Amino acid sequence: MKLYYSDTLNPRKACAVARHLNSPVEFVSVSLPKGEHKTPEFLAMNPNGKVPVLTHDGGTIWESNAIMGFLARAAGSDLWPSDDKLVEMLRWLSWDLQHFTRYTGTLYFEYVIKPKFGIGPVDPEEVEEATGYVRKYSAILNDHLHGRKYLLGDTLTITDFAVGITLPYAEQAYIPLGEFPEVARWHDRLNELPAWRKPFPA
Ligand SMILES: N[C@@H](CCC(=O)N[C@@H](CS)C(=O)NCC(=O)O)C(=O)O
Repeated sequence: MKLYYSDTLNPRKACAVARHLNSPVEFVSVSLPKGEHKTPEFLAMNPNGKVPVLTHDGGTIWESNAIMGFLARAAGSDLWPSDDKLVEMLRWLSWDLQHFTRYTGTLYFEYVIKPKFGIGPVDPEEVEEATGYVRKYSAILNDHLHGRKYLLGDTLTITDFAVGITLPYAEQAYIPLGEFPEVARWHDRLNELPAWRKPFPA
């Protein structure tokens, strides 16, 4: 299997899970500034022109959540939850894309990606709007995490890797993690995983 990635948010999910599971993948670095994700060869794998992409014997998968799920199932790992938790996983993954990481991701884009790729100054209006929503949705996440080790209960799943993915950048992206102690505690727990802290190949 080959995992095409760059050192950015969505590939981070797939790389962290691959590393955590010790999946038999070859990591292939894709340079976004050089436009390597827009070549005809890359677009043939992912017509969206985005990373991550996983190729395997049976085909090609794009979308980071799907790649995490594929790797977890291929490994027979608990990271893919038991059947009775699948709806709960779907709920949090949907919520995350539309609400939580949608807005923490805006802060990540403004404060991390813009300076990293030299694509303009921080937009204060975007930041103000996103920060309001981040507080709103972080409060919901904080309540849910009361009395729970991980998002779906006692077992770490790909749901944690998805919903938590902006938090390693909390300080740099001005995500107000300190205001939400249960979220911070949960993230401390994720930080105990070497693959969470260091998902990308050297
Ligand atoms: N929903 C996709 C998003 C992928 C995505 O936006 N990847 C970014 C890097 S984090 C990318 O490839 N950006 C390059 C571009 O859009 O030109 C996923 O979760 O895999």
